[in-house]
Amino acid sequence: MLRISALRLLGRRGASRVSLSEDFSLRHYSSGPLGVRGDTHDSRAYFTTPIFYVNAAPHIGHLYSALLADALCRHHRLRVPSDAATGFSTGTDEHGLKIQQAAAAAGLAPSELCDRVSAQFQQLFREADVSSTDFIRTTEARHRIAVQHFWRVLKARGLLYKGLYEGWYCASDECFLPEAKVTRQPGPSGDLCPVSLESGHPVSWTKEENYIFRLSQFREPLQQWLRGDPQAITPEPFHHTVLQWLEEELPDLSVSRRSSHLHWGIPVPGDDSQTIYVWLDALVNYLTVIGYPNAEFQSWWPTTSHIIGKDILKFHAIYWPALLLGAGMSPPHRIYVHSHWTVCGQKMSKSLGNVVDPRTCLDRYTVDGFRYFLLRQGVPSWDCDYYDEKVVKLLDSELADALGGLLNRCTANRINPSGIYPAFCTACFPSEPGSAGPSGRAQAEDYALVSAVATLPEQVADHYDNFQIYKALEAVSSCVRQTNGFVQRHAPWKLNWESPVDAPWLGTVLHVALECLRVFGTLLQPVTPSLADRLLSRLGVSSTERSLGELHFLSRFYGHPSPFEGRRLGPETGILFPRLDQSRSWLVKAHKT
Ligand code: ME8
Repeated sequence: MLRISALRLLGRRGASRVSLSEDFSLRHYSSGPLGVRGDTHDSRAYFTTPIFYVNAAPHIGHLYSALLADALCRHHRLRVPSDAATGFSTGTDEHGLKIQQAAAAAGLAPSELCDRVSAQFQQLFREADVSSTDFIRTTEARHRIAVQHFWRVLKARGLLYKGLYEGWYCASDECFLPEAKVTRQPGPSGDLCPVSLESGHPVSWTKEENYIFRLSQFREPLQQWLRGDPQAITPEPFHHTVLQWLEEELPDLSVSRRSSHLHWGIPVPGDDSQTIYVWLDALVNYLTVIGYPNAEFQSWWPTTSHIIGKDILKFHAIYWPALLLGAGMSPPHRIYVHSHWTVCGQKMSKSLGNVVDPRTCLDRYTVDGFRYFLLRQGVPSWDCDYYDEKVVKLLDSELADALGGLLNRCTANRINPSGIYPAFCTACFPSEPGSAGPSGRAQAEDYALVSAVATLPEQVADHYDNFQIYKALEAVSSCVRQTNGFVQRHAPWKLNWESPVDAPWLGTVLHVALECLRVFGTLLQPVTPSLADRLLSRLGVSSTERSLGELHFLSRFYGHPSPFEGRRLGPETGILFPRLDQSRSWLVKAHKT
């Protein structure tokens, strides 16, 4: 049920209703996913994370959003390697009552708090290898220009009017709430205090004259947009939820506050007595980063995709598209929504003292290890639980044992003493299973492996398109297991390079396994960039051979020359991913307590 705005609105009404057939047309909108093989058609993509409040230090939930966006963006770069084809922004949301109050409570000027916490986010994202091309702070001048311009456009189009807003406001969530979404809970003094039913945060009664946005006019255009593009909000259950919300009437939305009450924000153009509502301010960041209001922004809009948590779905799937339509623009390309991380079964919160510090995790599990864990275990459709043992178990089994073990088995000096990518023998492993002559050694399972790895890039791309990065990683991991099975089955350590019968087959087994590893390394780049780099470097794969367009898996099997056959492997760089369970004293402590 969606009742999000004023309980009572008084003011000038009567602008004509909006329909998509007018200038709010979605004609610029294109929904087709990108082809896997680096096609340039529809090739530009811009990814954004939410901009994070600076009232508290970053936690693993914030990092998770940034990593999802980073992986999508890096995967897009693998498809379309040109730097000009991909953009990616993240940043901090620095205005509003919540920040004003947090600064006052900390005895700091709001700008000091913003500088301090924004720097923490920037440092975390740098350390976690988040490859954003822009970091926006809403206190920057470029953003004020964009927000005020956007405001003037809405005003000029008759979509803002002055009215009296009276109702509940939750400063923690920076949102208006109808009575039905408010409950009473005992406060610190034992008295019953009004709180938000959803978040449990305190709410206060507000009555003031504000500028109001004619949100109510956009219910049908929003429905048309969502019905016309079933993937606009992904995964599907969130799309469905928004359409359900839109079954209810959509009240107009208060979009400013009295400056005497909220001074920490962007003033309404031409009316300094009012400050622009922080959500309108924050949402416009997605335009600021692509150059709005300069015309250049049009080359990125609406090819922009937002990655957000489920807690801010209403703002992104209702307010934001309505504001955009109101300003004569299309809704965003995609809104990718993810659920939340809980900790040992509980919601993560400062008051429960269970907030997981992402920097400790990056230290403990390495940057690649922790990125892999969050993206492999995080399932956007439902909440996921965090605990340390789970991380260790996953990383030890999938990165240290399965992937690291496989690389070691195929490159170790005792098995591959010449240190080269050995030749593939087509007589040992003919492309037609039935056509094998006397030297044929490949078995049915080997053909199954080749076919699984050959289709893996396409499968992975589909999973990325559907915002199921965890499934992409599951598919890679399953192929790694299959490749280990292949090596185990043919036990190359029992074959002899000196034997004219064994040698071609031994070379073929190693060649196939190295080709599989090359595919895994390429596909893992968006998730574990530095581990993938080490893996590919060890295989002798140059930096220009790491895109999806350059993959050409097992070309000799498919009747083409292989650029890798006979190539020298890269230098030995040690263990790919060290096991965690024996090496970490903190884990022993955690087990004992
Ligand atoms: O809402 N698990 O900022 P915010 C996973 N400034 N992700 C989580 C999470 C959890 N437990 N907790 C938070 C705001 N997140 C606004 C956004 S955008 C124009 C303005 C992530 O600091 C998730 O992406 O409260 C969520 O949507 C976001 O942090 C909220 O961050």
